[in-house]
Amino acid sequence: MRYLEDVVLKKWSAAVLAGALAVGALAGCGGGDDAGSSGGGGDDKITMGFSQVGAESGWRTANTKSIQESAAAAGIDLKFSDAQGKQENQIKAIRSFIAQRVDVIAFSPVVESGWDTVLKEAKDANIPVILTDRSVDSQDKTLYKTFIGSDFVLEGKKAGEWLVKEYEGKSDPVNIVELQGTPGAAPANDRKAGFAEVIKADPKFKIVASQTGQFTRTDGKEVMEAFLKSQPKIDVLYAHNDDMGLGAIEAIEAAGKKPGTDIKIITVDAVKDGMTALAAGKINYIVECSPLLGPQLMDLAKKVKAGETVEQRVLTQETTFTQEQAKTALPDRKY
Ligand code: GYE
Repeated sequence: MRYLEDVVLKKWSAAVLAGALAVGALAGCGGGDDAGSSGGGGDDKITMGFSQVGAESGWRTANTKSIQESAAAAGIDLKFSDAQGKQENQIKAIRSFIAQRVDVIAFSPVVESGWDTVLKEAKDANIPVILTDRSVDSQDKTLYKTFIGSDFVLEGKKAGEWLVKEYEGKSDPVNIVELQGTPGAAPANDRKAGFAEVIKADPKFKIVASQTGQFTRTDGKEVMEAFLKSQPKIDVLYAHNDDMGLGAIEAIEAAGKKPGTDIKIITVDAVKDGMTALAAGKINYIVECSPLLGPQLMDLAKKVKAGETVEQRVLTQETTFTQEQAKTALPDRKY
């Protein structure tokens, strides 16, 4: 870091340095050494600008840690910027990374739409972009090098398949309430679509209420409270992530009902708190979504920087957990 300051002062124009400071100011939670790190072009060390969604969930916290730790381990200079859930902050951060001429830009788009202009700016500046965790809906696939992350539609399908099996041979109506992720976010859109596709095969499954809980515990709790008041009979809760499910559990218990028994609960992520609730019988099934994308992201960054071709799509390996499987997996769960 220290020797880099020398390089920086020689190499950077005042304008570029101002850009770096802007990102430093934007960064809500500090990750890499923002201002004063090396810019791209020249030395061997790769500089990566990373714009994170925010800190809305246990998943996100684990994802941030994975990215920061693997950047350090790979010797990559990380400029980390927290967008605090706002697309406009991500666009500002990306523009600032372009101004600093980082080697690679990586980001996890808060929503799917509205990225074409800024991605074109990165492309025109010859800075490769790697989409991490969430994708964009841009038609022009040349605007980014690769997308590493989960198949969220498949996750939704896995949740639906468990439900279909659970109620196999029964004909009574099954009333489902759904807590959706952030509106417009790929995991919210896709987890909803995948689940709906599987359960529509049997008309006994009815989604009686579906609303966003913003991927947070607080909103999950609040919205579940409202569902409990407005819905006379709830059999199942499908929450697009563990945190919303955990918030909802509080609401269910406060209403004098037993989560996991009176209301069956399916969530996505499998972070430690979710797995603890699953092992304790308060959640019935969790579809895993791995946040540990850091090591693969750093490998991809090195390849992209070296001019090697990379796959357009890199899929994350994931599983599912029943209550019994959670008990076995819990002691080794790191996040
Ligand atoms: O499931 C949720 C987080 O984009 C896969 O975002 C990620 C999702 C994750 O807030 O907990």
